[in-house]
Amino acid sequence: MRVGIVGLPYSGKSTLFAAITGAHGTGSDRSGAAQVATIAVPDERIDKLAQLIQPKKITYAHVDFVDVAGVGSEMEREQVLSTLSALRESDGLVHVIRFFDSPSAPPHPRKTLDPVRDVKEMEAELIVADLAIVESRVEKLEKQISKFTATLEKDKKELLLMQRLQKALESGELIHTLSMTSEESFLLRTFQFLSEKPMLKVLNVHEDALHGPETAAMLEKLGANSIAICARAEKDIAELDPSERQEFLDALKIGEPAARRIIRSCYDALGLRSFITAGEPDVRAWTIRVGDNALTAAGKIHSDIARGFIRAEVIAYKDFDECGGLKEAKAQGKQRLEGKEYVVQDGDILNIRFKV
Ligand SMILES: Nc1nc2c(ncn2[C@@H]2O[C@H](COP(=O)(O)OP(=O)(O)OP(=O)(O)O)[C@@H](O)[C@H]2O)c(=O)[nH]1
Ligand SMILES: [Mg+2]
Repeated sequence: MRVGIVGLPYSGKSTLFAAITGAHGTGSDRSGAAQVATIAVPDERIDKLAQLIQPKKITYAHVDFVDVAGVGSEMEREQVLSTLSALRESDGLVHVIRFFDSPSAPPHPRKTLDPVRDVKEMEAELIVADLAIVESRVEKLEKQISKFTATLEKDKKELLLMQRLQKALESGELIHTLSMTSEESFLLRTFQFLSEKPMLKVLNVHEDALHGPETAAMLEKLGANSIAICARAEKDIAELDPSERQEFLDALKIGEPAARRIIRSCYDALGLRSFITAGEPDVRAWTIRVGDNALTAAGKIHSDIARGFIRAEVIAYKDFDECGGLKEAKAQGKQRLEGKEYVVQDGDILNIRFKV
């Protein structure tokens, strides 16, 4: 999974990036180049299984985070478009919104703190970037269709879809709010529209405001898929020796470090889930989408396993945990045999029986 970090200048993107990835960034990177870091998704289920099984190898799920320079309406279009283009390959976006004031940081580019305004501005940037692609596609398709008398049905269909997107974007709607058939979503995949990506809104607040009423009220206003963090405190804590971290997290009443919260929230916002394979060679987490069935899960492991799929042996992580082991769970009848159509649940421990 790949997650792009967007936001206005000086909202705290690079600070959050450093907090999540442990990259000791210098803070603001104004060079315009994107920074990318891959992190293993912390997963205590994997830790527990590994402790018990002592496998040769432990593999966590991975997420790439991409940090780019801030964009805003005062900037040249070309610069905005080229900055945002580094995010096109992301599966989702994290939008960092500034809600802290600090004499030691450069001022907010709009002078005042107004997250709702900032969200609108950022969304407008994404919309403009997508509109540029849609417009040129519409133009191209119209030309193509007028040239040939026997027009391809496919092109006509695409033109209709693109015109629908154009209208929606022009009236300020994000693509991900539109309802699409699976055929339409498939058609759009190659365009990598930014406003089609699921978005997590991260309100970056002062450490004293983390649990305050203003923050709660603002999160309410921003609606679903929004969380509050203090990027700078998180970055400072991430730089500490692991043995010292808990004390500081407790002092700030941060239940869980930003990396975990952000990843978990991204998984939710993106509709992602994990299943686990647990054997002596390897204890491993795999990423799937909500609703994926056992056959799709098998295909993640290997195409041969999907092709030769017979049955999936499934133990829910909770049952494993309650019984205190895989053998114990089996002995207590907690292992189920499921077919190809079984919808895999988060934390399912799978063993696929297959024949090739
Ligand atoms: N007090 C406070 N300062 C912060 C926080 N997060 C970031 N800052 C400061 O705000 C300034 C900008 O932070 P960056 O992380 O560089 O912001 P950015 O969004 O990456 O900025 P650009 O890449 O230039 O668009 C730096 O001086 C940070 O130290 C925070 O949570 N609290
Ligand atoms: Mg930055």
